[in-house]
Amino acid sequence: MPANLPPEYYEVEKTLRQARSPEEKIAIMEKLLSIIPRHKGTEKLVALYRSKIAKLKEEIERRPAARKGQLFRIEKSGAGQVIVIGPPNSGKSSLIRALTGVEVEVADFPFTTRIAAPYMMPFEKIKIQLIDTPPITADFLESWLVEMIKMAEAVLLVLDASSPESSSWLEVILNRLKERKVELVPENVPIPPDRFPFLKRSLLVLNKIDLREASELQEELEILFNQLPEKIAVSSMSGAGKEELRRKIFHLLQIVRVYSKAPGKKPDLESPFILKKGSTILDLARVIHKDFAEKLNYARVWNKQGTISGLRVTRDYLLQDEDTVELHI
Ligand SMILES: Nc1nc2c(ncn2[C@@H]2O[C@H](COP(=O)(O)OP(=O)(O)O)[C@@H](O)[C@H]2O)c(=O)[nH]1
Ligand SMILES: [Mg+2]
Repeated sequence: MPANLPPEYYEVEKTLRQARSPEEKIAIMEKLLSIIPRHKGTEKLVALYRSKIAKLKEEIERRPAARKGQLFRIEKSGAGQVIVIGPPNSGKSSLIRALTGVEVEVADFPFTTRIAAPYMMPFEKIKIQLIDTPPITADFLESWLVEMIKMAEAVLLVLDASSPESSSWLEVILNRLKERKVELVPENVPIPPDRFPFLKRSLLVLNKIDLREASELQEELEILFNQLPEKIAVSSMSGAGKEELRRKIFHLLQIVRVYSKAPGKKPDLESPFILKKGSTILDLARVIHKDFAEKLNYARVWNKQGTISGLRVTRDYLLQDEDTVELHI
């Protein structure tokens, strides 16, 4: 076992022992690959997981067609992957179209969206991946969709605010997910690494507020459920609430954007580095180049508010969203 693996690695690695389905194992191994720092000492471990994942994928391929599922995973892209789920016709596809500007198949009848499909949502200088999915119903939640929810960084659960059935839909969906050990939690809940596939930071999106009937759902949910994820009312038709939703999706990902700057030069404000909230100067150095991390001497930091300007800091300095950093080796 190579040295220098972060504690998170061992936490996640433990969950591998309980994983049964090849899909679940793949999800955990991909998580491990995202944690393992890349250097000479970890090359073998990385190769080992890659070959295991390849074998599991072959195993899935060899299954009878009916069990294979249409599309089990979607390659992550951008600053984070957010999966959009909900009952039939709540406006999942319309919402994604409103947020991304990309044509998405929308129709008046249920089950228009049969497979999952990725779209990119621009947010300021970054892009966030949104995944459109088929509806979840009382007797219809495919395994591959559960696996995909487990893989995503966050969940948007879209409900039709104008429909009197929406609160029972919510109950159905939360129960179906719970049966598969998945729980939707609010944005600020800390998620231990070993619970990562099962606890999902979520937002409840109450869509179609342009319709006259859409007024009581918010209060109804408050009475019927306790401890729901945060709710936001929007209309994918009129665009109401769209900008607020975009910002909330960004916050849901719990990431920070960090601009890098060479000494004596202007910062690169066009393409920030994306790091998990809680990351330090050293984490940033690792992402930029492994040599940087080893040779790093100190850094200078400027913050967005202008209250910190060129402050000299050490490698364990906690990065804030939209900090600008100059690394010195
Ligand atoms: N009035 C109104 N209708 C909407 C809104 N969003 C979606 N719809 C309609 O609801 C129906 C279902 O939308 P769709 O996006 O296909 O739902 P999905 O099955 O959840 O993907 C379509 O007829 C949409 O035009 C909205 O914000 N307001
Ligand atoms: Mg759809």
